[in-house]
Amino acid sequence: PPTVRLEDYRPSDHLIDRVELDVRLDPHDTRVTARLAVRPNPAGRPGAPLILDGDDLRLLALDLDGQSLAPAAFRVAPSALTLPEPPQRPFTLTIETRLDPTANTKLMGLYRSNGVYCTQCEADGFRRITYFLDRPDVMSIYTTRIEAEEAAAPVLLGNGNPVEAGRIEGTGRHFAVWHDPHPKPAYLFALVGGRLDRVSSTFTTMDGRAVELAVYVEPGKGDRAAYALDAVERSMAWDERTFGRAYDLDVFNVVAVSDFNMGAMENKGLNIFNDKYVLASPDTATDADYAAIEAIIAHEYFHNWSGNRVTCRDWFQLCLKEGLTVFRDQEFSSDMRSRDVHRIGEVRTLRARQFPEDAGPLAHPVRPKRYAEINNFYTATVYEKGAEIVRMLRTLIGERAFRAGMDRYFAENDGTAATVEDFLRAFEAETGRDLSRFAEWYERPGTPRVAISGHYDAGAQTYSLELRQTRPGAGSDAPPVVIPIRLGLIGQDGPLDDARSSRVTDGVFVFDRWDDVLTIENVATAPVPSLFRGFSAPVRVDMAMDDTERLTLLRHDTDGFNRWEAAQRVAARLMIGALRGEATEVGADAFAAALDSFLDARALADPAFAALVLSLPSESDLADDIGSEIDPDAIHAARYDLRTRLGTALTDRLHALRDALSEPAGTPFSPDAASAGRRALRNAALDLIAAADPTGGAACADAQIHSAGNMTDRLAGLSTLALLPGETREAAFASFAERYADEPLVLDKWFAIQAMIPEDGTVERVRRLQEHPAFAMTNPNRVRALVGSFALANPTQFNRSDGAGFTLVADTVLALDRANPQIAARLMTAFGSWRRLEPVRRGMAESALRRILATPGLSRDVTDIAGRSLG
Ligand code: HT7
Ligand code: ZN
Repeated sequence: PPTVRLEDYRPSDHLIDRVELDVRLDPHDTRVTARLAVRPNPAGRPGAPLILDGDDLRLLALDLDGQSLAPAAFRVAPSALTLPEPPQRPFTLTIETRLDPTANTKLMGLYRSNGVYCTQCEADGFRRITYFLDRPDVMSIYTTRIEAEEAAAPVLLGNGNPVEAGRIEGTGRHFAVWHDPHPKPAYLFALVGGRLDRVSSTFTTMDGRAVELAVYVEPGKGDRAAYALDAVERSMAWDERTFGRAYDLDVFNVVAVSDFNMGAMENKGLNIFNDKYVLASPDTATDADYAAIEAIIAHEYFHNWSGNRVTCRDWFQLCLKEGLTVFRDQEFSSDMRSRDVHRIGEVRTLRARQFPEDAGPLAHPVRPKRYAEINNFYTATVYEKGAEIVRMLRTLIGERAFRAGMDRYFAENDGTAATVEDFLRAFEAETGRDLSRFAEWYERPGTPRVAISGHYDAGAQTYSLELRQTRPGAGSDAPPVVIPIRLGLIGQDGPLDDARSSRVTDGVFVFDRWDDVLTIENVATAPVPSLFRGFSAPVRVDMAMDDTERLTLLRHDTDGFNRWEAAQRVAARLMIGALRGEATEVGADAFAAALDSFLDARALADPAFAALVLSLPSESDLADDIGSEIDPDAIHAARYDLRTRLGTALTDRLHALRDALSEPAGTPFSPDAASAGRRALRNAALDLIAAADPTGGAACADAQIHSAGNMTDRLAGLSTLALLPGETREAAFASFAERYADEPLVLDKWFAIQAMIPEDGTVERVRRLQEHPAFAMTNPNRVRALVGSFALANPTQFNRSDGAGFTLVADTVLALDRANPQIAARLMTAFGSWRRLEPVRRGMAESALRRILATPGLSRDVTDIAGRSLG
């Protein structure tokens, strides 16, 4: 496929100032009339042809300034409409196209989800609605008239504010007109038409304007929208408080649909959501679901400023809106919940998804330099590493300057399509600092590594850290990056607060060379260093440190992230040592004893944090640590063994905790962080109890499934039971499916749990489940739940040494590709770490990839991922 390059960017030759759309909705024969106010761009090439993008479009009519165009004056194809010699003055182009929303299985452009008309235009879906300059630096003011059969679509929503609505007498049809006063790129366009229930409230902005908020959901599900609506209100208040950003329209609408390619979309004034991230009730949603709803509602809302008011010049700048908005939603969730617990969750996600991506064939810079298919660049690197860069910037310049820089960025770039340079320039102007070296974080792929060793000089009372950075995967010409290291020193009894260094400001040392030595003075006793507090930079750290020192950090560090990290490192060393047959300094029993005293001292004071300490590094964390020649079965066995040992050693403590944390019968469910934390610790304890005593654990899990008053506990019981083969498990699966037969989002959990069973029979089970009446290849949530969970969260079975797991996923990718290439390409990313496997599995994975790539008629999306995976 043709490659788009950042270095080839040039402004559009034409601009479109205003768009008037008239959309007459029909299941198979929707008519779209677009009146475009076009003019030559003074920054473009004079006399250039006008080439409007299209994708799978059928043109019905075309005129210019009210005159029908002669056939010789234009060329038309499904993928473009060209005027070779357009007027050299402003003119109006009127284009009529015809669409079949029901046949649109790609879920890009205008489609129907469960009978509801909706749109998805990012990144390049608007060109599936009408011919347009479908690029983010072409910003227009939109007026949209939507018309539909009233009985089929009583609700008609567009961007901006409602202007007019009415019936078309005698036709059974009605219409609504919406006007959005803010210029926007086409990717933020949206409309919705359907039968939907509405839940609403009013928000008064800090400047005193009343905004009508509404969440629209499938009929009968209004009672599940309250949490999402509340999250909208909290997001609006938080963005005013934290960044001084107020909402800017009279209405803010959120619509939940069941067929959606990603989580949600920030269309101006009309956010459209995957219903998984809106609908919640205690009986259907887990604590994790509630937290995800809160985070994604906030994320899309925050885009109103970081993405919509200030948008991206081109798709290479995607991190400008996505990395910044992830940072903003992470800060919001941290303020709503426990900051340490949230930070640990962020880092777990980064390490599970971004680190492997950055170490594999799909690695790319946070700001990519080229792409064949932009939809494949909505990645953990752009989003999560992009957010880490913003966080490092705040660490480097401090909170006050960061806030001032953000204000300046919004003020100077409001209403424009900006670049990463524009973003950094605002902070340079605010602080007087040169951020050109910091900008390197955007430029090259790969996770930097920092090797550190510490030396204590008792005579001089100094402690020095020798640091060295390397940049695997970044290329031999890569310069060192600017790494903020937040640090402190810990003694045997607690923090060494008198230690100091002139090179450490507000607890942060800036490491920006290949090698450096940091000397800290006034260190009274041999310390244990607490480095990268709060995970202050997205790097891998090789610190020469004994496990007993790490256990000192678990006990005494004031930094929550590093306390957790210390326990994780010790656990990882135990498991990796075991699978390599190496002895470790701290054995499983000593580790269990340390955990026991940690739980004794802190578990009931902070159950959410304790649950994280009890959760061992995942199998993919361990694979990432090991790095090459990976045998997922050996990793699974080592992890299983440590769970069993810890469960055995801690049995009494775990049972006591479960008792202490159990809620009296009839306690009403609350999704708040404290309640969720108690449930998390009870369920982490259950996991270890079951590992130590499968029979007792199965009984305990089964009892919990039956007695649970909420989905979190019921699902935790089922997940525990899923690891324990036998009739109890199969009976539990059957009754769960029966109970939730009419709840697609809950059935997704049921599909996912079964797909993650680490047993030989799982490939067959997944193939059987693909035939289940509730499974549908046309629904992305179902595909992700069943095949996505198998491919991305079942390392032993996806990577089976006979290749059966790879075959299953490859078959699904090929079966899906024509209908929905975006989802097919996402599934394929599961192959991203294939080169790190041991040789037999590596060979099997390569054959599956080659089979996919050799298939005729493959989409650009899948060709791109398969090609880069093999390349
Ligand atoms: N900005 C959105 C990204 C997106 C998307 C959303 C739904 C379907 C297809 C999509 N392609 C890209 C979502 C976000 O990050 O906020
Ligand atoms: Zn986003």
